[in-house]
Amino acid sequence: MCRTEVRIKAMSQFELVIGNKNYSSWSLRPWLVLRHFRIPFTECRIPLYQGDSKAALLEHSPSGRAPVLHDGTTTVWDSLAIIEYLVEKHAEKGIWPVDREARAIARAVSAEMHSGFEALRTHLPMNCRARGRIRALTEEAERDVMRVQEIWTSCRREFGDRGEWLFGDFSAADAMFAPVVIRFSGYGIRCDERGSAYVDFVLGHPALQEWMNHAQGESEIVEELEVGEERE
Ligand SMILES: N[C@@H](CCC(=O)N[C@@H](CS)C(=O)NCC(=O)O)C(=O)O
Repeated sequence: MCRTEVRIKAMSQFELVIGNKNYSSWSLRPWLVLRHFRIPFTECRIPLYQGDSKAALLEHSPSGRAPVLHDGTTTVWDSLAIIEYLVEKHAEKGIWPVDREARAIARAVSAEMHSGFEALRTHLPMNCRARGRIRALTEEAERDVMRVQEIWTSCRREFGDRGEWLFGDFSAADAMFAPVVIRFSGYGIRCDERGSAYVDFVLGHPALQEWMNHAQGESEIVEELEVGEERE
């Protein structure tokens, strides 16, 4: 069951099941791909970490987690699998970079994000409403932060000539790192010049702003995910 259903276009083929926009970083990734590439979809929001959340999610996917994509009788769960499914269904959109080498690196950094950065993800939970908070980093989180910046800098330097995104044009890799941008901004994580420019650019993206605005309007508060001190 969806708590909130938003029909982005009347004739949508896809239904994307997402968690709270404020907290669900994995949901944001395929959502951003769909919105950026203007692929019509219906959105089904299930607030997470409440008494009946798990049961509601299990109605959609055996993983019991968000996000989940429904396409007719096909159900795809897991953010990266959903993005790959969209890549196949919409080959004309160029969701991965067109150049083979750029595409390989985009896939590598996206897989690295998807399977790693545990310290960063747990220590700095995505919280779109958190603005101007301070969070001292653990050694492991600091290492993750440095590695993210290394990825951003090298992708921008090697492949970013055509535009402001990691591989010039927007690609799935930018969607995979968008929740990290929100974390860096919310918890005041300092970046080098290239990194800061990338953060500002991503935050200004209309689709990301749309997600952030919806998150502001959500009423659920998950105490365990509210971390960091308010800056004076
Ligand atoms: N590897 C999965 C992770 C999905 C995931 O952990 N989703 C979180 C929300 S961001 C979730 O559903 N949490 C609720 C729960 O575990 O009960 C993906 O990439 O989609």
